[in-house]
Amino acid sequence: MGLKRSNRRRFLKNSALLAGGLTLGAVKPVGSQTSGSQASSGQTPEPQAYIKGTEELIAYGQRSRFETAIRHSHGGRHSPDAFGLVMHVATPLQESVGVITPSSLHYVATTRGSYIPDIDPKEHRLMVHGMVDRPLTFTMDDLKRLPSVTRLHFVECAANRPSPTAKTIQDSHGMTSCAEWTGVLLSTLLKEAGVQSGASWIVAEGAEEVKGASSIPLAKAMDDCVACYGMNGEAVRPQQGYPLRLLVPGFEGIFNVKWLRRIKVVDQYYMTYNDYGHLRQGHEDAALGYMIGPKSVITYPSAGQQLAGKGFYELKGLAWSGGGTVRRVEVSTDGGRSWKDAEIRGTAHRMAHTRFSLNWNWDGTETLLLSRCTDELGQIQPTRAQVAEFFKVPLTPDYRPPGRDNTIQTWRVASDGSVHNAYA
Ligand SMILES: Nc1nc2c(c(=O)[nH]1)N[C@H]1C(S)=C(S)[C@@H](COP(=O)(O)O)O[C@H]1N2
Ligand SMILES: [Mo]
Repeated sequence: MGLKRSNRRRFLKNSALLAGGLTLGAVKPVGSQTSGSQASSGQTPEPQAYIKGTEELIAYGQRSRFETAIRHSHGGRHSPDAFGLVMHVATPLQESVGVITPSSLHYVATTRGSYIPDIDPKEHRLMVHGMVDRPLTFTMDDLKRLPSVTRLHFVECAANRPSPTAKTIQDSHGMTSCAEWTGVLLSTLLKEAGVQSGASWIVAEGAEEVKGASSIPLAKAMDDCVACYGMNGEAVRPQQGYPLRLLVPGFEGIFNVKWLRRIKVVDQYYMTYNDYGHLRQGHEDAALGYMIGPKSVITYPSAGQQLAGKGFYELKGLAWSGGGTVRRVEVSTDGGRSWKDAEIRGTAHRMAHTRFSLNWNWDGTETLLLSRCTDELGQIQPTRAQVAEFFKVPLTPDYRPPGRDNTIQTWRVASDGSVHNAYA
């Protein structure tokens, strides 16, 4: 008993040290319940109003009106554009908790000018044809009869990268999101159709006017691609490809064909509308492949946020890689001079956002915060300087790494506690 108590005392002492003069929760002694206002006594006041149980609220839940994080258009491009078409809409990662992006906040990219198709799932078909023994068409009901998988995966657009003009993490990194996806492995469908020898690629096609097609290596298609009808416990949202979207885990976003209606098995890479101006296969891009490199970003504190003053903060961030599981995340709170291992929160899943954190006592002086991800292949997230050195080009302020830029993001914490994008 005595031992227990002294352990507890030591724990309390240690947590006070950790807090380093924590200014949070400095509570005045609570007076009598009836005297004075409850708020000034440190207690939660009685609610002033109650949310009425309207039909709407009961039928499909909404978040609290005090939660205001929303998506916004990305990269200075108005979304939807003047015709109501092309959309690049970014997730508010600064408000993210855990690893799942709520479906209503999942980023959206429709790249080639189409409205969101309004598809009746009863009419929808997935055709699997080309170099197969048995061409097949599946209704949504057919697909739901087949063995399913449920997996956490991120999707990330090639446009997602540190940028000198980004005011917030939503601007720089909001074109990635992570959801729980449910569907049928593409390998199940391809085996059912019987892939013929000599086949080496598939072309996956969407249902909208411009077809949003992509060529995908057959090896990847047979490995871990999923034809998904479920997202975060319900049907895939229209903006994400309702009623069926392809997930190509860890590959650049454009491969994840939405409104999936056709898989053609072929014996070579086919150019598609998506190649126009996008998948430049110069040697520099090709060197980086289709795979998203190891990546991480500190979500709190991040640019646009304000620290209350010196003292304890849990730094929080997200890490992910197309190369599998996040194995390690390091954080620097001194501009990259020294690095500490962050803690991985929960379980790291393959090709999924992974939450990390680090306890930090801010001494109130200006500093730079960085994070660096290592994946299960041993790939390490580089700095811009390292990428420039690799390609033997000078590191100028406007140097943009080619391909899917996975360089380290730096945030600057000013002495007044304001946090800024320090593109370096
Ligand atoms: N059919 C179709 N699929 C598509 C697109 C598209 O315009 N049409 N956009 C692609 C791009 S560029 C990206 S980054 C991802 C975005 O997926 P999301 O909108 O679900 O976030 O979908 C890809 N799949
Ligand atoms: Mo994209």
